[in-house]
Amino acid sequence: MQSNLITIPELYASGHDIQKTKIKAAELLSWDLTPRQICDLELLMNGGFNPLKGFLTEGDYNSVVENMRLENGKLWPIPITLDVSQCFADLLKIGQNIALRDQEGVILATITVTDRWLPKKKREAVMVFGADDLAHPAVNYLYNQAGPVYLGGPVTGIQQPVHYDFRNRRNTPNELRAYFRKMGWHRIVAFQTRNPLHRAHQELTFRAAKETQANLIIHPVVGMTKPGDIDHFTRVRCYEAVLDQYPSSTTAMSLLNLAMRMAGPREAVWHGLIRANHGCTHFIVGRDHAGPGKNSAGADFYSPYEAQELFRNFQDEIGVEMVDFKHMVYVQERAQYEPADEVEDGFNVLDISGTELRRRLSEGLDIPEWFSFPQVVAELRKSRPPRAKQGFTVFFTGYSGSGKSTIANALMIKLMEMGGRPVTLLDGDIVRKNLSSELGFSKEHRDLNIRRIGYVASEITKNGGIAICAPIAPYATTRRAVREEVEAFGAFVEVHVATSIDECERRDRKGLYKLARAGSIKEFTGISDPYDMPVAPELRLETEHVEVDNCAHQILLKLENMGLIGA
Ligand code: PPS
Repeated sequence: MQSNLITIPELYASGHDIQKTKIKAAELLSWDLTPRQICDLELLMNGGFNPLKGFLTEGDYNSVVENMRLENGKLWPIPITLDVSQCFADLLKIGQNIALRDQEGVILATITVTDRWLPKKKREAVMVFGADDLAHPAVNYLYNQAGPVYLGGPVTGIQQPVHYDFRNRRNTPNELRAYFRKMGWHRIVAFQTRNPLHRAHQELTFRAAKETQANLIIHPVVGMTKPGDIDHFTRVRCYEAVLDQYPSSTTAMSLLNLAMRMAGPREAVWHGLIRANHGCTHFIVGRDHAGPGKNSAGADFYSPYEAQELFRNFQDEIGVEMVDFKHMVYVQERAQYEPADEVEDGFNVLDISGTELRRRLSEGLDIPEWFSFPQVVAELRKSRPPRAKQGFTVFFTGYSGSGKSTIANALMIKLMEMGGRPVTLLDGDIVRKNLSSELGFSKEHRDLNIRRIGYVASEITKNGGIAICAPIAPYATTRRAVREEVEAFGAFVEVHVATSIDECERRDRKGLYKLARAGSIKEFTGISDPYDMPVAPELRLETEHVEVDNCAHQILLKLENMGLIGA
């Protein structure tokens, strides 16, 4: 049998052992996996990350970071690590087994911890992601979400993570291999995507299959993609609509529960290895494959063809052949799609970029039929209504006494007067009374407080409401985390109430500055505690000699300008 069709090793305990492992695991110290770790664990256990046998050991990690290889020399470009908190790591002894649980507490696997170490995160950022820059989503994750300690060791699988959605569309590598065997498919080209498919994608994948004389597997990522991407529920409904456009029995679709890192060239090689494990023989790699967008200086993280070059260099080791992703454009005179570099001069070529598509969706403008399929556009319009109908968050930040609450109140009233969406005010003092009464003002407590506000605001935004938040929120990284959480569902409008500390102290409405100066209130923002000035808020308000009404009006103008409220 062809090697891409035979069964590959999985890490699950075998039938008889599974019950014993499960019973023993219940007594072990356990770690609650993060969403990203759950995705990684699923692909470790089902062989998607073959030849890995567990989370990387320190030696393998160093070797992967430095050389894209495991210590035994096998190609592996992305560190698959189990990051944990310091206090959890302190509870452990090397050699100990721990249970790995999902977020509901279900035990998915055990790991025998052979290694525990403090990674050099800067080195990981530079070597793996190419830059020590928080604008890269995986670098931001590394510093601001991943725990400080890494654990490594072999994993024994007990059960795969439970998915309630699109079950018939999810396949393990061995299930896909069995499917290809059953269908008699020997050459299979995989298409990886984290975006909805439009006509150009359908054309290019169809051509790729024809050119390579292979069957096509649309293999979209439904684990974790780039923050701000269209949710996978919407995307899968779109993919299902596009699937009908291919000749029947030539094309299949399967969902991949991968947590992407957006690591460009290294990620392309990783995607190739994963597809090889899933029985594919060819893989489509495009311009800027798994690109993370712009860095903090506004430039691209990777050059457009870096991913293709790296993939080509390792093609033999990966075990799948690369197929160039052709940039397809619509040739108006011929009413069909063609590769951009094959269109002769003089023809009228049409294209709509991702940014333009988002603009049209958010403004409720026409999306032509030559660009996408009507069912796809209808699905997208359902999940991305025009901006003036979406929820959003206005997030005030500034010193105590800067005027945040007063302006936030005025804004709330004006928005309620306009009507259309429910408005909720999460004022600093109110939140501390109702949600965070046990918290003080240490960095840790302030962060927790702001994250709670962020969580509530993101839920309100998701459900189409307006959240107005008015805490001090002194730390830039925490504000950024809240921004990301909210932006998954709607706009985040940061308003810096830029009243100077001198003016706040002069006003001293609550008499707190006096107490802070006297030392009776500790950790007081601006006096004995830091405040990171917002660098690029959507709006900066000067309040000295400006009426509250005028400040609120400036915000309304900004919201109107952003298309969030009607003119
Ligand atoms: S934070 O940092 O965002 O969690 O702060 P926040 O929840 O907005 O709470 C700020 C209000 O608490 C009062 N207060 C203090 N502020 C700053 N530092 C210290 N140590 C402190 N102790 C009490 C103060 O009244 C703040 O309210 P505002 O509305 O900002 O004046």
